[in-house]
Amino acid sequence: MSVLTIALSKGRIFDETLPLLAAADIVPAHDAQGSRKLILETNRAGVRIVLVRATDVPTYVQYGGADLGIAGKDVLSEHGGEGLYQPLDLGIARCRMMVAVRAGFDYDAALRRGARIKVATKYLAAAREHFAAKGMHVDLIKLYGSMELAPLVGLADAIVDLVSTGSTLAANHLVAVEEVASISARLVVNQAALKLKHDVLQPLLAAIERAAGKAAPVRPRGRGGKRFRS
Ligand code: PRT
Ligand code: MG
Repeated sequence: MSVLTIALSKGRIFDETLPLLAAADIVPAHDAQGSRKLILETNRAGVRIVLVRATDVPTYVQYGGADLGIAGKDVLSEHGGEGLYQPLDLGIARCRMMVAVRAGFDYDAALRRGARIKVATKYLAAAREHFAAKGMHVDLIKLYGSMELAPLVGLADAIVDLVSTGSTLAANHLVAVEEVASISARLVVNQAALKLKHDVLQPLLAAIERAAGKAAPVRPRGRGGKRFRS
């Protein structure tokens, strides 16, 4: 029997994915959050979960280290989507990717002047595309976290980061000025696995889709699957 491997990251995606997996009759055999194990067996002999960094999920799935995985659209758009089939928007781990500036920085005036602003972000691809579409000249500075600090110490004029409640921005005297993208977690499948493990994958994807539909009835649904632009 072939084994099906699902890549997940600990944290918010894991928590919101568990009910979807349970609906597909997949339950981890032990508590993931408290454990240091990287491979979790499940109630199903042929199904296991591997725990990886959120940003590594698409890479595991692309190269077949996992057959499928769940990752935020933020992570997928930086990865590019090569080798991935993306059949489902799960509507979970929702947030917005925003441009934010220090309170008091006049972003609109900078735009009108055509000023060249410095933007710090972990999301280079999304930011590049966003500012190019607006015809803005920006210098992008790559950071790996704590983007909120950059405008406070003069490293950048603006940041592109994820916002959900807004309390992180507020705590650092930053304000969101523009939406870059609306973010939710997507299920991605290795393109070869989709063909070779179709018999096991199909019922699993169908059950997850049904459960996700119940969890998020208002989300927009595309027909069929689509590949990411690379
Ligand atoms: O933590 P680690 O470095 O391992 O990786 P990660 O931060 O990518 O993982 P994790 O678990 O924190 O996030 C996984 C996914 O959750 C992301 O890829 C997003 O798709 C999604 N998600 C949803 C979020 C948020 N909401 C979110 N608010 N990811 C991060 N945040 C951060 C944001 O970057 C900012 O620092 O939370 C802070 C803002 O939150 P508010 O509520 O203060 O606005
Ligand atoms: Mg995090």
